[in-house]
Amino acid sequence: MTTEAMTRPIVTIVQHIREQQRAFPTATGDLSWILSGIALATRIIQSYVRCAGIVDVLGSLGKENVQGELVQKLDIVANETILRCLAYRDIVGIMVSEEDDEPTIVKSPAEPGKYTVLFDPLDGSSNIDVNVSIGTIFSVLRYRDDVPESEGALPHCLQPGVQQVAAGYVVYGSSTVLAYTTGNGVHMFTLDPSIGAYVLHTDGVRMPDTGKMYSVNEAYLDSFPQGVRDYLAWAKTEESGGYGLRYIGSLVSDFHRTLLKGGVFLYPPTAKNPGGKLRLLYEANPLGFIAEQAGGAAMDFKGRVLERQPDSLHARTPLLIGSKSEVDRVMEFMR
Ligand code: P6P
Repeated sequence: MTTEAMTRPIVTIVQHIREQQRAFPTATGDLSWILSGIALATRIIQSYVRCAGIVDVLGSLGKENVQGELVQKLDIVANETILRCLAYRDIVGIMVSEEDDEPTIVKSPAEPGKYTVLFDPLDGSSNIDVNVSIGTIFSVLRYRDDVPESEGALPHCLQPGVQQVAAGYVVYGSSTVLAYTTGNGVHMFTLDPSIGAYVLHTDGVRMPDTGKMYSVNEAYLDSFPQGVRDYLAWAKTEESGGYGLRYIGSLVSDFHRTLLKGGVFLYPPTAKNPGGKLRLLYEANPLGFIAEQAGGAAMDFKGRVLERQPDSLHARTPLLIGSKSEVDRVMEFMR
């Protein structure tokens, strides 16, 4: 007997991106070329993630890679993999990584490229030692056309999130799931290890508009803004209808659950991180783009996070992201 899934066509991410292109003539082949490079890089990263956990949990097995080198720190492997997969896609001119202080310029001024790709190659990698899901987050900006050559790379990187032309994440969980948007909805794929390809499973992901789930590290409660403390106190009352708390401590995992199940994720300003802990350019902006494209919302507890003007590559921001009505409720308490 065949189930519906057995008869559903198999759509790989490359096919899907091409179909997106046909539907939106303005989307040139460029984005599909970048997204397929990211799909390749994350397929390689997931193969390391799947075995690195074993290495970390059992201590060092002295495992060597093909070059005969000891397996390096996983973040570095992920970072190098993305750089190598994207550097030869001739439209990518600049890459910004959480792992590197400065941007990597992959094109000379003579052939400057057209896009900046910003990424956190492996967010939450401290969790790998205890086998908790971790993820890769990416954001794509088009070069600004109003910046003289002499200004260098930074102006093409320090753009507000509303300028993103694509964004997404990969969560290396019980399965490897990739979600991306180019501004026409959120599309989600699962890596089928038997064929080594990402296969479409949800076209047009919608975030539930409500969700009685909040995700926050309440250890910092005393240093949260008063409005956040008031909201968290309200959520524990009968009147709220009873909220649950889920906090994995891995941003991509906490966000992925919020996207699918609804609710709200909060990383407010704290005494330790008064400007917030999460990074604006390659964590908050890409996840904020995904959240809004799925019908949710993303704020920095003051305003829309995608409208913030970044002042530095590794700028941090507070983040309030999730179901629209839940985010609005927190903002009500903030007011
Ligand atoms: P805290 C992981 O280190 C990370 O950058 C995010 O993935 C996660 O959401 C956050 O930090 C957790 O921070 O302060 O709750 O441990």
